[in-house]
Amino acid sequence: MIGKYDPLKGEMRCILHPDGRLEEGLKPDLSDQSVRNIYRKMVLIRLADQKALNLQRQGRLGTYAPVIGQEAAQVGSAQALEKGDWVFPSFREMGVFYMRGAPLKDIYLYWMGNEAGQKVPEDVNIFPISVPVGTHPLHAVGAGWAAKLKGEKICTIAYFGDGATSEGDFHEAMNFAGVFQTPTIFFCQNNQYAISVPRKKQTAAKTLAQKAMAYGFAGVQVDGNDLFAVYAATREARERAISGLGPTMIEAVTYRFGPHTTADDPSKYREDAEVWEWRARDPMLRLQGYLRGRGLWSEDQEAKIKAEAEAIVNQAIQEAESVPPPEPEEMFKYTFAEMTRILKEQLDDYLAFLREKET
Ligand SMILES: Cc1ncc(C[n+]2csc(CCOP(=O)(O)OP(=O)(O)O)c2C)c(N)n1
Repeated sequence: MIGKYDPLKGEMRCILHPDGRLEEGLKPDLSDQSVRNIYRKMVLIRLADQKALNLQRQGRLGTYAPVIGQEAAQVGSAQALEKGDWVFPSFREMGVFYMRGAPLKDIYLYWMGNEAGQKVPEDVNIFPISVPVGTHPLHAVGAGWAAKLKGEKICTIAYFGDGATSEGDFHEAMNFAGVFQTPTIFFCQNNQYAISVPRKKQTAAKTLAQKAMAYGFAGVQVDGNDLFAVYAATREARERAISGLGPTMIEAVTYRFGPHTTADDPSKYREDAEVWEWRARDPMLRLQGYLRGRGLWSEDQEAKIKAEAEAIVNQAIQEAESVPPPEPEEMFKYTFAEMTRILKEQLDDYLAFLREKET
């Protein structure tokens, strides 16, 4: 399907429409049981996301970048990956971290300001959060190239936003991936804004997916609020990657319902009417509608799923909050395996300051 939808014409892949109708001749490549499990995870992610926001407002968590509205893009793509694949996230991928198996407690711990929260278990192939916008697609390409040279049948995937496509590093990564045919997926969550900059001001290109064409590989635009379309596109991109067909760029067209981060006030740069228009395309409600249509959803089940999620999330928050705060010395030691000279000097200064304070 990837070659079938021309990004230059703005053709967008959709399987499950906002009104719950399936595109004619198409159906999800997922069993009912899988869809139910995925929906359950989406409910948990939305709740965990909302709680992170609440905790920040209560002063119990630092700055946070909400996921709400982008659950299908994150969950659908992560679901299409295999365990050995490597994920290179930006800063908004709480849903992807959870899907990969990162403990929820550690996700909260990180946003509470403790870097230990980024130490994922050994078998969870996800890199640390990249706050610098657009730098990590290069890492994904490098890792993909290494995997290719080693003959490993895995793919690497970089998650980034529409704003990142204006960064030089993004273009270097795309170029390198095209030249060396690395098994890399460039997964762009086009949530329509880079903080206050709307997508229209980001690029004069009709779509972001078409940028792949300039680098000699496939790009496809999918409805990012359609779990099935995101899953199918990522699955296909992965197949292409591991069978030596090189990189793919996926532009998942979605919307950020909430603020850019907890430090942002979106009412300063966008109209409520626009938000409500997108709210009608809520990825969760769409999936819920699908399940209901198949007799796989009820109010009772929903209440049960929510209660289970609530217990899991509350437990994770409690565990994260019971971890003692890190020693300030750790910030000098965290970045490199061996501290650089300048960091050592800064640590010495800090220790001298502590000694002075004690006397
Ligand atoms: C290299 C760099 N420049 C600027 C920033 C400040 N900044 C943080 S997030 C952001 C916007 C990112 O927008 P986008 O890539 O669309 O991702 P989104 O936040 O919408 O998920 C900017 C400019 C940064 N973190 N890194």
